[in-house]
Amino acid sequence: MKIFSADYITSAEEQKDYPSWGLRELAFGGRSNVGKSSLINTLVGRRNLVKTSKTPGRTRKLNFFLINGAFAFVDLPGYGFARAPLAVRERWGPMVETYLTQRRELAGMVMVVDSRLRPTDGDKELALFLRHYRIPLVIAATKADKISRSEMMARRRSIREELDHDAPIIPFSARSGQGKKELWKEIKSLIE
Ligand SMILES: Nc1nc2c(ncn2[C@@H]2O[C@H](COP(=O)(O)OP(=O)(O)OP(=O)(O)O)[C@@H](O)[C@H]2O)c(=O)[nH]1
Ligand SMILES: [Mg+2]
Repeated sequence: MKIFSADYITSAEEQKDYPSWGLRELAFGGRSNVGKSSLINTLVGRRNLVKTSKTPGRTRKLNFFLINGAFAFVDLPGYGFARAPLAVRERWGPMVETYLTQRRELAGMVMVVDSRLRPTDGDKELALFLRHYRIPLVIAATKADKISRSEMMARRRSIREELDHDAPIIPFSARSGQGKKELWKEIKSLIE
């Protein structure tokens, strides 16, 4: 995919603040600190389009990015960050659920999981939720640079089993760029 432009548009917590552009949107979700923002930066080939950090839980709103003036990426705040203030954790569920169930522009989701770890309860809940609402899904198993190919094969099987979802699972690394092409192919089929 050739990227001509990628711009941060706005952050929103409530529906009234979502952009009203009628463009197809792809949401990126996953647990806190898993590598969602890094994955988006790698996809669009911009080092700092989305802020990344070593401190988990920094993304607290829905962040909207316009890509090629044609479609949008929405970086969702991560879940499962126990040290986030209670008020923040309590707002997360309704904010993300409202977006996923009400947003007509939503074309699908890229769920980002850590290829080294077993899916968390939060990951399982999200997969179940997406299946229930029939939201098209692609799973990106990120930080693939940290494990061997054979480990990745085993991890993929366990992700499939534990999330109990038949979505494609793409090994990915923001560090090496592995999986970028494959993920774009899946994304294109969702937004076109
Ligand atoms: N080795 C390796 N590290 C990665 C990769 N992707 C992300 N990281 C690191 O993981 C940390 C978190 O990355 P982010 O992209 O900020 O994660 P996030 O999911 O957006 O985090 P929150 O917005 O806080 O929920 C950073 O220190 C990144 O450098 C990857 O593919 N490989
Ligand atoms: Mg982030």
